[in-house]
Amino acid sequence: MNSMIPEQNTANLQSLDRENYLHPFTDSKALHAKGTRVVTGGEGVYIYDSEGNRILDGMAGLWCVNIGYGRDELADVAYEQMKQLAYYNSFFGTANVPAIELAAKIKQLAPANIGHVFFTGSGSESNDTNLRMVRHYWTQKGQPEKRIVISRNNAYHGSTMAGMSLGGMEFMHKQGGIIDGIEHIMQPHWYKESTAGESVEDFGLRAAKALEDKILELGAENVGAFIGEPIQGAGGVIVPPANYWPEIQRICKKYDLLIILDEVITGFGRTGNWFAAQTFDIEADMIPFAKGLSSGYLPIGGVAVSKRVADVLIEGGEFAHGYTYSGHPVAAAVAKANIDIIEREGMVDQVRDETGPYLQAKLAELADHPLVGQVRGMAMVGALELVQDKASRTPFDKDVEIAAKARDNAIASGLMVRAVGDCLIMSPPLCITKAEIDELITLLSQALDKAYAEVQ
Ligand code: PXG
Repeated sequence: MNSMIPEQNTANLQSLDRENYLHPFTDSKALHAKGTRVVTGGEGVYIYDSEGNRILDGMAGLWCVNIGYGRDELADVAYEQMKQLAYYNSFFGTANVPAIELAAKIKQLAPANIGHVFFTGSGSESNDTNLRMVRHYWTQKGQPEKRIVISRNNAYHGSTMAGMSLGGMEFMHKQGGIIDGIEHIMQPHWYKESTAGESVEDFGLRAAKALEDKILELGAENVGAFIGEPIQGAGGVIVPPANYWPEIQRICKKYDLLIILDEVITGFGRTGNWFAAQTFDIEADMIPFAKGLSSGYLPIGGVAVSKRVADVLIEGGEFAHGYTYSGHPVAAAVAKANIDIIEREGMVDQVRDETGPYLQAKLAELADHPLVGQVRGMAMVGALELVQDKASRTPFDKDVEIAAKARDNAIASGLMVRAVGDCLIMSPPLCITKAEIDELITLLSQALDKAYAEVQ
């Protein structure tokens, strides 16, 4: 493993970066002042930077490197497929072997109501596809006015115009406005949004009822679908109350709404099943996925489409939608090999039965820390909500940037986690061992201690 590339001087790379490279989701001016961390290698659950630091990647890249870094097998598959057929389109009556095999494999792993798979290049593209599909579906059904999609505040569904609009991130909406026909309701975030003394169960029903209220306000004849992440990821790992999804499903059935279950983060094992639809027993009409499908080794995403919707699409003539890289043979071959590794190594079972519960138990111990107001998570995702006063759930002053402080401490000591508002969030590779989880928790706990000392 080449953990350091000595001839590539960090300062030179940072200077080139500063002069030429606009980064996604980045305050460029602040980054230019600080300099980019240049990541040069990865092995297992660790990444390496150009300064030779070894960092335990508690975020699996960006919620995606499920099988961990440095798997030669995927490189070999990509090499062979590129030599065999690097690219061909799937538009005009053609297909390629890896895409056909991958679609069949995904359908086999997906919930029983899934009929077909549509390929995209990313999670954002998958949600653009969903919006097009919802509207095409209802038009085919003779109800074109059923075009509104209801989402939740603080949802993340991507960064293209449709993804951003379907998402509920206000700071993103403010930078350009959202496209028409998308409405937002409250998020099922008990810790932040419950009223004094409101039980988790009562809150779960209230948060779901917001959907029914919105449908009635808009008229069910105008609403085509509801979209939600099973567990909100980028919003801060928000696990909804147990009664939330059953109630959402009841309401969607009652008013004939399609359910789009955004599994871009949760798909391919993260919640201890192949899909969170199985974990939460949700029957969805469209399941967008990306990230874990290829463990991030190559960009590929897609939408698993229910039989009910696929039948209409198949009967409805041409669906005038698709991407040059839909079903890209190299990406599809790598994704299939990634799934083979997850299966062969029993990673989903391991996450469900061993390492997932272990991570959650270890995180739960941090609830005693003076900074930790709430511990949230499931299987291989987790979050710590940091507060100034635990009893009253009073947050720190925004300027304190408590989670950013803790995150910076963590990174400096060799652990990569993300800060979202006042939360520290994590989503380690699914291959992480118990010993590596111990290391993660130790570094996390030290980072919290240090942040606590800083604000005393
Ligand atoms: N849906 C969900 C649920 C996601 O988490 C997307 C769609 C979009 O996927 P692409 O592949 O287009 O990025 C995502 C992506 C964060 C962060 O701040 C999370 C994502 C992307 C960027 C930042 O944690 N998730």
